[in-house]
Amino acid sequence: MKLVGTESQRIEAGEFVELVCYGERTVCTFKETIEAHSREKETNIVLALDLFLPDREAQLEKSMAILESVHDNICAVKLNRQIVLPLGLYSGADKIVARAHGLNVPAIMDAKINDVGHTNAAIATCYFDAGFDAVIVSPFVGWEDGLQPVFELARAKSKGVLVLCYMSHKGAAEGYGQMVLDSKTGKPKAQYEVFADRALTWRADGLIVGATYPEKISRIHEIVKDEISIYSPGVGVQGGDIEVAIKAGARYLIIGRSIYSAGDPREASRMFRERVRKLIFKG
Ligand code: 6CN
Repeated sequence: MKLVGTESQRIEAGEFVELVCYGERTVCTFKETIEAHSREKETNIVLALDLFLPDREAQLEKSMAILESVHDNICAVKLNRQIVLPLGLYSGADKIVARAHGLNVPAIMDAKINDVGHTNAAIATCYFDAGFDAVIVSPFVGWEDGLQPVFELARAKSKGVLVLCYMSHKGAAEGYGQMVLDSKTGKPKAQYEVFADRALTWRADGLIVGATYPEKISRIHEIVKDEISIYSPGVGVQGGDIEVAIKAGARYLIIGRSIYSAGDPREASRMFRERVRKLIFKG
């Protein structure tokens, strides 16, 4: 398939819906793939499947059951190390990824990769080999011999890289919010603004910005526009508001406990989806 036009022209033309197919992965970046899933299903919810139970078998079973019950209402699932550590990458987490793909749901590994280049590349290789479609990385390690190998690997395998830009917790201000001297201009700038600039240069598939800081979402959206999608965790239990985050520029919402800890996760995910549908897809 030959692709023409800029990405935004192609989105407007509705071209991506025809691209949704794992068999055609070579023509889709992760940004395009999740965008297509999101538009087709009219949801922007990424389920954070962070269930943590003392019994590992129960953890796997319940995680699978939740994924199956909510899959209609989500455009991706995100796993983090609290599920990969007890279940094992190739003996449990990979089963969840395979099940997600069976349900046509892309899977993101929230590894917050944060080391020197060669170990970053090895870690990313493991997650991609286990089937994950994208990894989350920390920008503090920088590009050269830091994240560059991860981006190169991801490009070679048609996988995605999402970069933390301003986290949702209180301590985020200490790192992401500090003032630094911009190495390009020598002038003071907020660290998260520098990261947003860098993400454009790196051609990241997404930036993660806490829904608890809508003003940061707005500023980052001003910098990256629609070139990079903003993923916002922190709605519900952490205090962020869905409508406010979306109006500020969040494209995707990462939601965990408010769905998987609800009495009826399917119904909780359906209600979230109804709210975002009105804001993003029917507005
Ligand atoms: O909706 P909950 O608060 O239960 O979960 C939020 C999810 C968790 O998986 C957490 O690891 O989003 C993740 N997260 C991320 C970045 C951040 O700044 N804050 C978060 O809560 C990510 N990725």
